[in-house]
Amino acid sequence: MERSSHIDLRGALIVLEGLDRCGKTSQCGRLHSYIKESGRSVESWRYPDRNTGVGQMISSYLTNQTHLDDHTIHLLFSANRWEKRSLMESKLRSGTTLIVDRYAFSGVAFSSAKGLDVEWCKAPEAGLLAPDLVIYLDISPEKAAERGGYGVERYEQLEFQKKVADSYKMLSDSTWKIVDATLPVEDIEKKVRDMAMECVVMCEKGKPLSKLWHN
Ligand code: FDM
Ligand code: MG
Repeated sequence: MERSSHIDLRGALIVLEGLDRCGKTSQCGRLHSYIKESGRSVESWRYPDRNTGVGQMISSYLTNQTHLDDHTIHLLFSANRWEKRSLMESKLRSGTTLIVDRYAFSGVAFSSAKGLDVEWCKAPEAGLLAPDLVIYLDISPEKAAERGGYGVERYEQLEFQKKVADSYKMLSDSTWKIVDATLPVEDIEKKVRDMAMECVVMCEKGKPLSKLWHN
């Protein structure tokens, strides 16, 4: 199906968030296929984007190859979003919907879980593009840990994930859609799909792009 006549319509910025092992990445993939099959232009993005210079520093930190001060790594995660901000805007304005696996909310949730001040954590994120939709895949840290266990990366530990879960709760607002991540995958897929398509249509109808945490 071709929708080339819709090329001037903007794409939607859809973000999936959640604890490690909540099923985010596989739901992003399923949603990508669905939107693509509807004839729309769609791309899957993820943060951290480990392919850039900044991303390589982040990756080396996450795999415990380097140590960095908590503030420093926070700012690198943020810089990793800023370095892709203008590309993100041009993709959206040219009609491509972006499905993004983690965004600024991960930035704030993970860093504030270490004890950094929430407002300090939010500051460098202000002015990034605001998502049109945030879907939070909700799972308890204990259930997530049962799912085949965590990998070896920094942060993939139950005690820390409990703190991250609390931080996420503090960040969620009325624009977030919460989906029970313990439902069967197909049920989650259907819910995510319906929420996403409603959002995509609103963006096609001219919902303006806005900025995150911007006064
Ligand atoms: N993470 C991710 C952060 O701490 N801050 C951020 O801004 C982002 C985007 O990096 F533990 C953490 C969350 C996770 C780790 O992410 C790597 P993936 O999705 O597991 O690769
Ligand atoms: Mg992970």
